[in-house]
Amino acid sequence: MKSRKYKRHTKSQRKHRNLRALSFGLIALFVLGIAGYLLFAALSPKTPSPAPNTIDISASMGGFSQNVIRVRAGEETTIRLTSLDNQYHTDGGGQHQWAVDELGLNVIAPPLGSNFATFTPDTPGTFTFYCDICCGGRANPTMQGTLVVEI
Ligand SMILES: [Cu+2]
Repeated sequence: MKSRKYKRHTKSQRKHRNLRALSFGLIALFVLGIAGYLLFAALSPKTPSPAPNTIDISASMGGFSQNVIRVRAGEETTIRLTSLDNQYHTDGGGQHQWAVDELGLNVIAPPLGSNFATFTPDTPGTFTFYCDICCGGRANPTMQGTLVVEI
């Protein structure tokens, strides 16, 4: 009688242990899945192109990656700005801007991140784009460039 009770106890204990192993396995699988997903997301290119006609520009304390950008009038264009600076920059906190006053464009990229604006320029012309967040702002010659809208 005593041994039977003991036996039943171990059986339930074993069941408990199996359940615990199973839930541990599920949690481990879940965590691995998330880790895998994050790794994949980190290694795959940042944000897929928001539009087919995308121009990529990066900005750092050294300036813009391109000083002249050419677009076509009447053609939908996306400007994607990426900041190469992290949030520990005292000047601007790693943010950079790409603004064109005449066209009402103002893209602000977060530290080590991207942001974009899609627009269709309708009139040809030459405009100044600039960043007014860091390094003396738009007065700094390295923090500006020319947007050429061609026919
Ligand atoms: Cu800047």
